[in-house]
Amino acid sequence: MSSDNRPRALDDEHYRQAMAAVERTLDKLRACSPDEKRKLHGELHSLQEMLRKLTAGRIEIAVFGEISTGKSALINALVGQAVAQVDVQGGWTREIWHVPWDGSGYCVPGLADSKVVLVDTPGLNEVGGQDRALMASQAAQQADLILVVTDSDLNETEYTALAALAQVNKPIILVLNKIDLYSRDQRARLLDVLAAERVADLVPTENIVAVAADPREVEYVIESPDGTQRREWRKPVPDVEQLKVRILEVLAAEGKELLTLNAAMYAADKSDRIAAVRVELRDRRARQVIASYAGLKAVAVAFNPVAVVDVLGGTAIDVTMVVTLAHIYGLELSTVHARSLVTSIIKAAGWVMLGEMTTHVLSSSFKGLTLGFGTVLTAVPQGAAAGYGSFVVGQAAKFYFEHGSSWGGEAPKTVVRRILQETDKSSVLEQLKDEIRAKMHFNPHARKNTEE
Ligand SMILES: Nc1nc2c(ncn2[C@@H]2O[C@H](COP(=O)(O)OP(=O)(O)OP(=O)(O)O)[C@@H](O)[C@H]2O)c(=O)[nH]1
Ligand SMILES: [Mg+2]
Repeated sequence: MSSDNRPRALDDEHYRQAMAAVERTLDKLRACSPDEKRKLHGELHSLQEMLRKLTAGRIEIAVFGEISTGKSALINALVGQAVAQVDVQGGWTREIWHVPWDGSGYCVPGLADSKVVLVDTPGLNEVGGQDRALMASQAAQQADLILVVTDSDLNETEYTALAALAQVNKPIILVLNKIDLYSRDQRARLLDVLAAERVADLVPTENIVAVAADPREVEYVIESPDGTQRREWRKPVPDVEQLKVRILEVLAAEGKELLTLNAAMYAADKSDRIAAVRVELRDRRARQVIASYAGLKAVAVAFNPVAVVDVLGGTAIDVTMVVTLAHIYGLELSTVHARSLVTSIIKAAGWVMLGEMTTHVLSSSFKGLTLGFGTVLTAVPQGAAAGYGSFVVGQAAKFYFEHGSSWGGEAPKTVVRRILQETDKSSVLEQLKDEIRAKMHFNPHARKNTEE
């Protein structure tokens, strides 16, 4: 600690920057709406955890590998006692869990209370699928150093997992376990193949280490002073010294940088995720608002049929919709502004849309007349067409707000035209018609009026 009782690490520029990055992202989260917060609950938790990790100087070493390669046994051997459950039955470890490595001998410079923690994970090919894969990727994200354990030449699954882990830009040590099962020659050949062929691009040779975490019992011949011999099965002590040395070398060279860089990267990643969730939620709410106002307009027009030309007439409904949309994007828009936005969108939509709508309404109403249910069948397509008009106005306004109250460098006409092209018009119209019909169904009085 320095004289003002702060950990000395705080004097380190990178450490301070990382801390600030995590705190900034946490602030961003705190400023989210309740809906967004609900969706980002996991992120809040993991960021707080990352802050604690950084503050305490907790280095995490995550251990990955296929089932039964000896991950748990390796953790026991490193820690020097049986803390993790080891079993011949594959799929033994089912949860991720943290094992403090008290005797690691490493301390983050400037953080006297720092700790090294080993993270045991379920086997990569463990059945139980996606949840586990997600757990594994979260553990990898939090980790500062990664151990990948194998007990033979890498198979396809192991290689794919290793390649994916290498993407996260953290040091990886490839651990060849169970070397007691191989002869000296086999072991040397295996290490050669791994280094030169399998992982040449992913793991530097000095990070490929052979160990025996839980060697099989061997039969010893014990000779007594009197010359008699007896045979005894004994378990040799684990051989993980070389790995310990390599881990300590990596940590000594870059432990603190790993801790800080990792926290900063983590914060940046979560910050992107927060932004993505906000966009997604806003988008969903905006689409809901547009759909419900379009429905409202459709029903209103259907129940008070207007002239075909009025299909594009901006109404109070459109203006209210645009004000509501602006709110979703965190903007305050006066009714006057909203009305002028609606007007400019309608102008941009112009004859293209009017043409489309007129054809639609006219052809439908002719069909209606020949069937003899004149008014009701005219009211439905007219209402649907009006609703479609609001739908397009809403979509255009949404684009406008998404682009920081601008047309994103394009002419409003181009934007509206694209919206028209990209909209599945008949499905929107069908939906609106359904809404109108449903209302008529529930309102016998209205039905009588329109059928008369
Ligand atoms: N011969 C030999 N066997 C080992 C060694 N290390 C582990 N084993 C054995 O391999 C089996 C699996 O070990 P675990 O540590 O449970 O393997 P794990 O990777 O944690 O397995 P899961 O948790 O099921 O994914 C056990 O029977 C261990 O005794 C080793 O160095 N040599
Ligand atoms: Mg295990």
